[in-house]
Amino acid sequence: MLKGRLEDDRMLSGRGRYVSDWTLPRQAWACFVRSDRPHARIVSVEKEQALEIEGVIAVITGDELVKAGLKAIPAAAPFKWRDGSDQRQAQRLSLAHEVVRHVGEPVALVVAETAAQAQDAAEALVIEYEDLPAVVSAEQAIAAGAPQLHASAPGNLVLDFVGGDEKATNEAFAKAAKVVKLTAYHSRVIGNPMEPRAAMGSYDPAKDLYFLHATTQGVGPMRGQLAAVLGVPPEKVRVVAEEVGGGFGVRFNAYPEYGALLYAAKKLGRPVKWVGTRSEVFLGDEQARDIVHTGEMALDANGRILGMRFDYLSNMGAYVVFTGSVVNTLGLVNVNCGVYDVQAVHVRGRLVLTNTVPTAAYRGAGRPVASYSLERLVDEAAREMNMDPAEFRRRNMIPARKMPYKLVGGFEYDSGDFSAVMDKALKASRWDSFSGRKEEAKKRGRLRGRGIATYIEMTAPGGFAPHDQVLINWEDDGRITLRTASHNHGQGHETTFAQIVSRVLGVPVEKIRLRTSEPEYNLVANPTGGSRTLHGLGSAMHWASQEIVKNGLSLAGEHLESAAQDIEFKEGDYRIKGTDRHVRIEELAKLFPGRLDLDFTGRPKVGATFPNGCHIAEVEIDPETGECEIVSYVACDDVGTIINHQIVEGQMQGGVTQGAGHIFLEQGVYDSSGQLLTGSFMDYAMPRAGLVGGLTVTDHAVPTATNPLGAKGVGEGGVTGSMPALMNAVIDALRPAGVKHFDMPASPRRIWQALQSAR
Ligand code: MCN
Repeated sequence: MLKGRLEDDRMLSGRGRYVSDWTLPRQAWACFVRSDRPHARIVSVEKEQALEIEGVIAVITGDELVKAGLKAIPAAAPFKWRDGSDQRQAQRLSLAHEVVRHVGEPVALVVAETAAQAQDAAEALVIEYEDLPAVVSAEQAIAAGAPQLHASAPGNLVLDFVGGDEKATNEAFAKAAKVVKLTAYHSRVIGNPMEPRAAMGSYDPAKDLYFLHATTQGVGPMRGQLAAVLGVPPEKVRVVAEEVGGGFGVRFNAYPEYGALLYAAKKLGRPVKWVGTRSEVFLGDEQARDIVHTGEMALDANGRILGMRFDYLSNMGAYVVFTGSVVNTLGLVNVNCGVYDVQAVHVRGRLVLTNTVPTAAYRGAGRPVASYSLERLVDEAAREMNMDPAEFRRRNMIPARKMPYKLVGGFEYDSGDFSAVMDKALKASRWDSFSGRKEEAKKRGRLRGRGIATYIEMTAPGGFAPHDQVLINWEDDGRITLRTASHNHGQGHETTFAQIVSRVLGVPVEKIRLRTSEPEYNLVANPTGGSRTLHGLGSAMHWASQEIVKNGLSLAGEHLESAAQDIEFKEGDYRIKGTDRHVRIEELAKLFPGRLDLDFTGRPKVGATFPNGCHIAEVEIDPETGECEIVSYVACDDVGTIINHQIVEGQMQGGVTQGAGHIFLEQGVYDSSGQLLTGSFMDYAMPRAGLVGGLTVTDHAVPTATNPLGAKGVGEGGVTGSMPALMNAVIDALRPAGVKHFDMPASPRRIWQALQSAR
């Protein structure tokens, strides 16, 4: 039986190869000079002093890159304006040109023989700016007279889109017995993968190929984005990533530094390496969320939801980046009715520019925002209707018999049994005996609250590559090497993909290894993201293995001197039916070298999946200090067929803890001038493993037929379910003390202040 994960030994014994571990012959070192202004015109850059420092090789500015023809980083938008016109541009260049728009924006690249020399020279660079007025909140940015960031986006608005059915929704509200409304703020988070961002650009003049080693989540899309920046065909770019120390959504897009490093490498004829600092993560990595939403729900007299409206105002930061567009449109509307049977839903979203770091995907990519908006509103509605929140949810849920269920606006849930999932969660959380625990806590002077949330997500089918390419090769020692270009940032792919192949080929898991960072193979791949890798790439692995088994039938026939149709395959063994004459698949691979290898590209893409769940949290607040403890947490999820229970449980734990971090601790804060106040771990609190007490992870699998594994994604569900469940619990605890509205983060200071104001 498999214990732990195949990759753990390597990772835990320091043998992982992170981006900063890579070295190339003759590599030079880079340091980026970043803007210390939120909004300013670049008047001049004086390089002389910097160039005089020992070891300095070059100082490159945005002017030079524009003259050399480098283009903006692409940021396609999936949605149109409500009048049908295209999203407006707010282009991000590899180094700022003429204007800087946020603190931390790269302005110049200094290259030197050592990292220390590059840093000394960066500090010696003299940049003269002319300050411009800045704006940091989305509400202020769309107000009349606000400072303007890009001439291409008047009023700082890049997109004003709608989704759903406006007419049906208006009709539903017109006949409502009750309307419930809630406005809430989703605070800004700053993703902090373990390895700070690092990259190394190099160029091979003989082959005219650019190489980038980078902390990225997906070599496929990165390659296309960099090719667009450099103005070359994608075949001319190779991206390499092995261990990256986490991705969490913020390592998806091509960052400005990458184009600049590749340009420098070609110009200087040397690899150029940059290893960022934690401060640069805070100032330079994409941030996320920072959204104000208003939700409204129309109810009939029996607590049935007739219709819902959602209005989102998203702070996109200074530039629109690719995933920023996607998460603030599709991510917010894809599953607009949640698990509820409502056919009148209308969503409006506005994407607004401000002088802050650009916002983009962060674990959940819009879905945690959508589920938080919906589930906070559902709780308010249950309260207004004087109903048990679980009963209110049950009354409105899509019943399993209605599957497949078509949503207003297009998508279709293929499978799910939402009330069964909730029942299991209710039982595990001891829902019915909560009042006793609340009373007991009261005797100890504590406020106990309980929060429930259901969620459903759409995990990406994978739209970046036409297919997931898989190479399967048999090695001389009987082992199998799987090659793909979708890589692992901690999700455990080495283990689960080996399991999928092992199940079909009957070869032990330990004999199968996964390779994902060999640019010479130049494979077609989707990124690791959208919780799609198992059902997307995993399905390709499954199909490829089946094809190998099929190819082996005639070889086994040849070897056993029998017709292929008389041979059966079971658990790694080809056998002439009804006889004891057989040959193992490993042996066959040796007998016919190369004939059981496969370059698999053939199958169509799999469909999206709709993982869903019900999460229930109990918290206790100390009213004297405002401290809030998560005392129990139950997650019951339907992620379809599970390949590896331990990994799925780990993904859930990680996701729930990440959601709890956002609800209780994390908040990216800018002052009104545009300076980031939370620029280090001294002022930005990250969650730790012990934050979520009493965590129980359980599942209720309803396999999907949209892929051959029956699996649904799991990578983001923990965040999507936990945020509303935890905040509903906090508010449930605070309400008896008179607090009616509360926004994240639920830090001790903010809770204490809310209690004081309510007194
Ligand atoms: N799995 C399974 N059975 C299922 C579903 C998944 O055994 N029914 C396993 C998979 O084989 C895989 C893992 O669970 O090992 C996650 O699979 P999946 O849901 O397909 O998600 P991805 O592999 O596509 O990972 C992306 C997802 C996202 S979008 C973010 S963000 C995130 C996450 O994964 N970032 C992570 N989890 C992370 N975990 C770590 N450690 N680090 C990150 O950066």
